[in-house]
Amino acid sequence: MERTLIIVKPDAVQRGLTGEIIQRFEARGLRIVGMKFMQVSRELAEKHYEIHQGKPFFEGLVNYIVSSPVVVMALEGKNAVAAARKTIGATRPNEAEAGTIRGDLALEVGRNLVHGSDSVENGQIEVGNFFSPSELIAWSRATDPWIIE
Ligand code: DAT
Ligand code: MG
Repeated sequence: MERTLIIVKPDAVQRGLTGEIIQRFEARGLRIVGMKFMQVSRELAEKHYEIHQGKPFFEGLVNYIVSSPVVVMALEGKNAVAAARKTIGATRPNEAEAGTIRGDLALEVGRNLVHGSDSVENGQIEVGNFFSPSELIAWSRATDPWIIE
């Protein structure tokens, strides 16, 4: 089953939006298979944002993600990666559609509240970077047949 890594970023936690953001993914039907409150280390942040190394915003991006605690979630579901990205909205909140997390709750790219993996492959890799196997729980919900045909 497809998995995606969601990070409720420091601004979202500080603003008290953690519950609202989790709620949107839960309501979408994605199944939580891992979740924790944590402080991201600089080492993990640099690994997570490796692809952006060398870009002008890289240092600011790393400083932002390590600036305060985050909530990380591993979500599972059919097309989980694409579904979560749609729920999150465009990278720049001023371009994000109303109804998305960023479109409803954010204004700036450097304070865009939430991360979601951008491909199926990266979903697997990022979940592995943030969670040990024992922190991921395979389970089924009583509501699964009402969400997944
Ligand atoms: P996304 O988070 O939508 O996957 P991304 O992977 O392209 O976006 O970039 C990662 C983060 O880096 C993004 O959430 C915010 C920041 N970022 C991206 N492009 C930026 C830019 N041009 N200026 C400042 N920050 C930027
Ligand atoms: Mg990305």
